[in-house]
Amino acid sequence: MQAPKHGLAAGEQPDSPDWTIDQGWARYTAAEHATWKTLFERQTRLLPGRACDEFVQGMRELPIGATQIPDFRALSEVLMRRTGWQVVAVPGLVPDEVFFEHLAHRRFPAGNFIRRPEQLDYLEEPDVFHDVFGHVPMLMNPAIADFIQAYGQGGLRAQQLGHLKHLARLYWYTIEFGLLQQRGGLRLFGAGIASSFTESKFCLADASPNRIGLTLERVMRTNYRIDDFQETYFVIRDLDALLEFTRIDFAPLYERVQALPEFQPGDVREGDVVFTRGSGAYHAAKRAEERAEERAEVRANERAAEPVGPGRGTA
Ligand code: HBI
Ligand code: FE
Repeated sequence: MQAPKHGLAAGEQPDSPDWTIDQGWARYTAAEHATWKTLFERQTRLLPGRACDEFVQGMRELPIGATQIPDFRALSEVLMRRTGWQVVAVPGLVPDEVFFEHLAHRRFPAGNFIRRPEQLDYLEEPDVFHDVFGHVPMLMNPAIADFIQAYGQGGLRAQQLGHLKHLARLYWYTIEFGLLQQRGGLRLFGAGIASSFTESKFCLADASPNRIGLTLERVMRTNYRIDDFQETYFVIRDLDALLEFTRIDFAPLYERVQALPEFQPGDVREGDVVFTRGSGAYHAAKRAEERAEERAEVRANERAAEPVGPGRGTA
């Protein structure tokens, strides 16, 4: 059975124009808290040595633990004192302009639902584990706090300019899937990888993906995948590098990027600062598998269309 969708993806009509709802913390079932515990424990084991120091530090100082799904009010109290952010509950994906409006006001919209046990490794929608475990620790960091607010402000502007696609790529390759340099190695800080059991390992250790130094123009030109591991991860020097982006006027950059050819997710181009040139093996194998499945389907259709052989007709 297909898992039910939430929020915008479910075609829901919100009660309030800003799409916020009550978290409904008291309504979580024991089974839902148990799903959180499973996810929390296996992910917490993975993160030392993989997540950046700021992530680990943020997690340590927040009321986030294994035993229960965190209460957004308790998270907001700590966050508010540190960086002026709050966590508000939404039913799932919300429209872009609603999302931006919240971020511009230092409110992080977090899905209040938790994935089903059969979706532990992957789901497309942001649930409470992705949003709280993945995003909230980084919101304790002042640079990330300011960058995400600026993204909200810039999102509204990018929409008006018709360049949301370009800005969204920057968010994707940093806040969701970003890596940074730390003590001689690479660490993850993106929420999409911090909250993923499989991709938190893949993004740092696998030989398949590229790892490339991030520049604004390079990421804005690069398509991304939403259905599988990334083919390329972008690396920043440190979190303050993101802060520098908030001081730049993106309008002329959008114009420049618009006029240039796009890059596909796995491309490496001249001028890239390459930390790792990926083998591409993971996605190549995936594509070969898909082609084999297609061929099998074509053969099956051909057989079904063949005329009925001798001996089966009535004489
Ligand atoms: N809604 N709840 C939620 N979470 C997101 O990350 C989100 C969203 N709506 C739109 C959106 N992200 C993105 O498409 C924008 O960042 C462009
Ligand atoms: Fe996210």
